[in-house]
Amino acid sequence: MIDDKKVDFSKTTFFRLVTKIADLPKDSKPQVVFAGKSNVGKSSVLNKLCRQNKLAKTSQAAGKTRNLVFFDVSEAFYLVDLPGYGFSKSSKAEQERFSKLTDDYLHSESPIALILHLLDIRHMPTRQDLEMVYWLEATKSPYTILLNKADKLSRPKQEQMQSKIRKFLQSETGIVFPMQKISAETGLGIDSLADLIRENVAGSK
Ligand SMILES: Nc1nc2c(ncn2[C@@H]2O[C@H](COP(=O)(O)OP(=O)(O)OP(=O)(O)O)[C@@H](O)[C@H]2O)c(=O)[nH]1
Ligand SMILES: [Mg+2]
Repeated sequence: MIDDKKVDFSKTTFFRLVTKIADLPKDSKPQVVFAGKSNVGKSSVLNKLCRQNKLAKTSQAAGKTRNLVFFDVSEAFYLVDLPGYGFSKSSKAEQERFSKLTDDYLHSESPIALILHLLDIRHMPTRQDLEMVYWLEATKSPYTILLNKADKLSRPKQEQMQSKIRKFLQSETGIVFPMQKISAETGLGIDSLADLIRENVAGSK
């Protein structure tokens, strides 16, 4: 059992780059996955959460994270930074390799405690986002949508977009998903994200 009060995100270290399924950790520590379109801010949110700017590599150009990157939090569980989908500049073969790796990972026996699916709060979900929603939901792991880059909108606009996105996903899927606004830039919602992760990793063992 993980004592969630003792989990210190600032004690996160790089653990392993996984380029093939055989490299996945074989231990039973819970895994918390960051998924989402390229450039939505997965690596930036992970860094903000861990209060370390350079832990996960980020970039203004889409397609920075190319493999599954595992980080170890207080030797209690893993954070997993996934490559983004929808990145058109990489070759077709490369795109297929990333998505096969992600697909195989999410269907592996890995103890996934929580999937965090990032969307950009400024935009309605794309067709690809929606496919990912269906697909991630089908894994039956606990699943939350994070609306990132909230700092780019005024408070009223944030509320408006959150409501529009919630209604759109509900009308498409029939499901009301848990959803939180966050910003890797200002830290909005990052403390409650840390609590959500603590609860899920504590509950998963
Ligand atoms: N204003 C603002 N910019 C952000 C936020 N989160 C990320 N960014 C910026 O968005 C860009 C992409 O961020 P990354 O964290 O590299 O995105 P990613 O989802 O990991 O991208 P891939 O690795 O390509 O899949 C960078 O220029 C970040 O500084 C945010 O909350 N607000
Ligand atoms: Mg990244």
